[in-house]
Amino acid sequence: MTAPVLSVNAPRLIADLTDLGCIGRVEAGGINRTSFSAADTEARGWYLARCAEAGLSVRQDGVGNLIVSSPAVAAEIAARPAVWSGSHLDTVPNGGQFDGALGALAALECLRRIHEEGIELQRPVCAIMYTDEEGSYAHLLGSSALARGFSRAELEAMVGRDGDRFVDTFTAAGGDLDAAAQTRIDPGALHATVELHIEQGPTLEEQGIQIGVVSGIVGLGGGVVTFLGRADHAGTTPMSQRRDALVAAGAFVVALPEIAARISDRAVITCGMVSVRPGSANVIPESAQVSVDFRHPEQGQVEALEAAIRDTARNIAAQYGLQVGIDLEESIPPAPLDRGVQKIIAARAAARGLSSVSMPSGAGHDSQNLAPLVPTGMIFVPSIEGRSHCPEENTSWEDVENGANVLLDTLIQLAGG
Ligand code: HGY
Ligand code: MN
Ligand code: MN
Repeated sequence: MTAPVLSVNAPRLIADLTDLGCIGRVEAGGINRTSFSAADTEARGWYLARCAEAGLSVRQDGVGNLIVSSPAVAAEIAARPAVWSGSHLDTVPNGGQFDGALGALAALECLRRIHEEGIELQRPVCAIMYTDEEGSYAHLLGSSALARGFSRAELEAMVGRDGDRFVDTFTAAGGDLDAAAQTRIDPGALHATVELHIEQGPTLEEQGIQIGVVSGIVGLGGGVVTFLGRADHAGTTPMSQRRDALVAAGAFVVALPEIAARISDRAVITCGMVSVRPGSANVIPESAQVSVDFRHPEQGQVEALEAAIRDTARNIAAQYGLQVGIDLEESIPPAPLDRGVQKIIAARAAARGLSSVSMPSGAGHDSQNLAPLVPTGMIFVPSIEGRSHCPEENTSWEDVENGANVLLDTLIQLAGG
């Protein structure tokens, strides 16, 4: 087994993660860097400054994904399939410091080390930063655009978590809708992709293992269900004569865990957002909109979850004498990851004396959009107490360094070094 030829500059990577962790930090203790927010824009500017400082070239595609490479190889990328690595800088509302940030900045650090040492590789290595991974507008937006593309009509229909239209936000940020609709990756331009990420669950910590070699990524579905009733006076309308949209939405939300349990013990369903109109304590709710996020490692079961959610919403609406609108996004299929890349990751971990285990991902990642097109792998490092998507999200600096070094070794091997 070949010994590692290079290591990351851990103090520099830790300083980067710490600096980025200050952008969007809120009083509640977490980080609000939802995509296209002022904090997300600041983070992108900060990232671009790090690329410039390192003398790297950056290309921005039509949806704002950033593709970073050494200037020496930038011109050759079209001719030589590249090895990509990266993740995202955006966060969920009041999220943590490591989700996405680790993979984006570790990839940049690996590229910096390869560039500054002048390591000659058969294939270019690129660091990637994907737009809107956390789905302020669409889950895994940047990689979905690359992998399957969005029509203009789909982009025009996208409404954000805060009720704003994607087109308005995107064009205000300088985006060009036609370019966004034309964004696609040429799979022939890629040799492989690898993403480093925190586990976001408890397995590695509980088992005392340093590196997770991801075997596959869960399938994702989601969208919104809107119950439509009638606004009336809260004091004068008898209980028997109400058409209360929120009461029906409440019954629907209570039914979600039952649906998951009925389908499979590996199914999960979450409602994380509720919006009630007109929104007054003394008005019976006319409309109640709830989000749904459902996941399963098998596509057939993702489809079964979607069908059960639709049936339940319709049945509850009928039971309460209401109308219902069901608006679900196209699901993102589960993605088995490349066995060859998994083997390389496990071997590179072993070469550094690190323990590793094969494990699935219950979180969604941009890698699952790339996986059907190009050999793709993911590396996990432990999350302290398994916490994620919350301010308490944390990973030790030792695990950050280990994961980044395994990523570097894996990239060098994939790039033919
Ligand atoms: O929601 C997810 O699984 C991911 O963090 N975007
Ligand atoms: Mn996340
Ligand atoms: Mn993530």
